[in-house]
Amino acid sequence: MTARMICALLLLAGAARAHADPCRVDIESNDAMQFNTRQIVVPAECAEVEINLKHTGHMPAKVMGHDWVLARDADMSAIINGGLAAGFNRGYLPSNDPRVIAATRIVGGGESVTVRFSTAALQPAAHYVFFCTSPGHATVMRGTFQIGVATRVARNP
Ligand SMILES: [Cu+2]
Repeated sequence: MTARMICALLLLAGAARAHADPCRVDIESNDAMQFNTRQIVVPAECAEVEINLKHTGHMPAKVMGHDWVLARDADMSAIINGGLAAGFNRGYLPSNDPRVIAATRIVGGGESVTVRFSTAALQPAAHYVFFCTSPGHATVMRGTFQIGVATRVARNP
């Protein structure tokens, strides 16, 4: 068995494990200011959701740092503006802002971060978005977050 085959098998095993628990979501970000998905859907049965954000790039957090923030659609702009005022050292997030449902710290290239949150307060009919609060990033780095069934499929090109 070649090293490449072993590598492929390990990747398959990793993918199978990742998909085994639908309440755990892996999302990647990169040096090109992108998330690798624009839509996250978790089953309504998930009492808790775990988001694993990986930065697959190489650039440092101060230059191309990313976080993953969940909020209601209507609260996104205010949170981003609050984050801008807070600055890098506060993770580009307004402190103790109840509009932030879940958030990771900012990660740079090669780093990963995990956040877990309860879905108890989420409502199936409400519109939730995830986004990155690094300055200017959310124009591209954003997507929809949904509890329950997907109504439409959206992917990055
Ligand atoms: Cu970002």
